[in-house]
Amino acid sequence: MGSAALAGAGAVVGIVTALVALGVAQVVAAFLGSPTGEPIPAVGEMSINHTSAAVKEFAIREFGSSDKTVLVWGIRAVLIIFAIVIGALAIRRLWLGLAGLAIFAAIGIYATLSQPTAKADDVLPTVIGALVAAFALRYFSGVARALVAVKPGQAAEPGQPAKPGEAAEPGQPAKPGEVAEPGQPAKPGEAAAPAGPLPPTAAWWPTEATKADAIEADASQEPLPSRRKFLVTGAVVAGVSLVTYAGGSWLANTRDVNAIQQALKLPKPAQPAPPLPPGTDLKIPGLSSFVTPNSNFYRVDTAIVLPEILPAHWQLRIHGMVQRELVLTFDDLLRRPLIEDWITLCCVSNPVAGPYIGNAKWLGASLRSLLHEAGVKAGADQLLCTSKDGFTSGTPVQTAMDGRDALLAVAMNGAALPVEHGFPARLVIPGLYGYVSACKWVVDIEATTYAANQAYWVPRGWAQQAPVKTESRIDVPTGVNPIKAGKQISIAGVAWAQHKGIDAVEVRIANGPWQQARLAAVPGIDTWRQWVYDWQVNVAPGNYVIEARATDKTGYTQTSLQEPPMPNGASGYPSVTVTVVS
Ligand SMILES: Nc1nc2c(c(=O)[nH]1)N[C@H]1C(S)=C(S)[C@@H](COP(=O)(O)O)O[C@H]1N2
Ligand SMILES: [Mo]
Repeated sequence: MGSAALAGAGAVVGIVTALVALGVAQVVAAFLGSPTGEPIPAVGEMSINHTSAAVKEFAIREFGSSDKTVLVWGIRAVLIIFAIVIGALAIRRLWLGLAGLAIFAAIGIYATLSQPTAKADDVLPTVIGALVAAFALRYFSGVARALVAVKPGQAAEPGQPAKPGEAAEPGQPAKPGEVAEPGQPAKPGEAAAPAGPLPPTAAWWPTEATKADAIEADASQEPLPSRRKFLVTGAVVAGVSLVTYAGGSWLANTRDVNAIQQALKLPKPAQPAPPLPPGTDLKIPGLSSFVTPNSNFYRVDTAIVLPEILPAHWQLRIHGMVQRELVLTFDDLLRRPLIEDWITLCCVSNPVAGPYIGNAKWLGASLRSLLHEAGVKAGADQLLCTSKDGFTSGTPVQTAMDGRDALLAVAMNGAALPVEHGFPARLVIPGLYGYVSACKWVVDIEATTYAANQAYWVPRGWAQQAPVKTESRIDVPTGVNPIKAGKQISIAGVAWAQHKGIDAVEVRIANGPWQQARLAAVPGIDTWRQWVYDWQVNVAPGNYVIEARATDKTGYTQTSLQEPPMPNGASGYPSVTVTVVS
């Protein structure tokens, strides 16, 4: 066998071994619920800690918020290269390969334990992974050694093929012809596959394989060539290990993110939200509550698989047309003075009377002060905000900096952001539709211009700029049940004009005169506002159309003009048709 065959076999043995190690380690880490115990991220953390500031800056500059992904892939690549060397070594001398594996395990263990959160059992994934991999290395290198017919400890020189008999066990001289060459099927009944007697280091398991081959050969009369069998077995083990690794990584990450999300200790706000004045909630059955619970909050995502970001892995880069580029870690973010505020978020694709709106108490850092630190240059009119999932939103610089509570939010209604609402950080800006303001899982903000860059929904036909339209919604009655004439009912709903505030809501019945509804209290101008009109149903039986319209504090009254959501938000009066019965 030439050195090419040895290198090829070494690559197979090494890669299979490495994948087995990673797959097993990942599954053990997932079952232990031990983020610290995952070897590759641990080595990543260690390399970050041993990297000079200059290299870190280079990585951030070149790779931005994907610098950690690049690092992890880099570690995987280095690992695979060394694994190939280990595989080639193991074919020559098993102990050399095992020693290489042990060095890798030692690096993994050292990296694991050097993390501040490490516990003793965090070494288990690496230790168990390396042990199982040692068996894989022993088995596959044994088979490969026989295939490339290298005498243990003796490398075949290029152009000096090992002679049959050289690969034989001392004391067990192989008869010429008994050593089946790869690709040269053993004759039925001849227990020659994969390659005659095997070196002692690999004897126990490959011997079984040899027997199995013989049985298979008897049964089928057509034995599988042993090289092919080696490659197929290797591919199957590698494939299973890869799937295990990917599955284990996903499982471990999901578990970690959920556990950390739930356990996250939120700092006290430097600027607490105003207390809710009495009477924000009219408590009318069927009327949306003033605060929307997180579990009921509408959701809009372009991502099919939601990003699950560990806070320790999150960072936000602010760059582009700025004086000083900023990179913010999650700890940096939590150390900033946090602002808490009530803000109603709504979606541009919400039809009139639609459900894609909710109100929450958000906690976050001031986007404005971050932008001040970065020093947005004159001429930049758009903040292109990018999510971990690739989604982008384009926010007007002017709106983000005009003093309203534009937040880089970490919490929603007193809890860390739910994963589906952008954990660990998202933007919330009162007065703009979500697609131009509320980037979830935000990792990158680039100061740029509207002329130079289009955010996700813009080439898909939606407006580049989209302030929220002053709107109202009728929650009750729903029109489903008939109403008894002579009774009094509540016509109630919500109205919104974020960052302008709602000044009035009027109701009209069957095109009659507009009547003033009673407004609920609100803590500020950034939320929706409940309203109610008490209707004395003194009308003849029949169908009646109820409509509503809101006026904001700038004096603008919601338009009757009916527009679809595309391109910049629906408009028109909300209406409900009720049936009055006697
Ligand atoms: N990463 C990401 N952020 C996003 C979106 C998205 O699809 N992906 N949708 C936007 C839209 S259209 C809206 S209306 C709000 C909705 O936020 P929510 O899902 O938390 O209610 O998020 C915005 N941020
Ligand atoms: Mo939206």
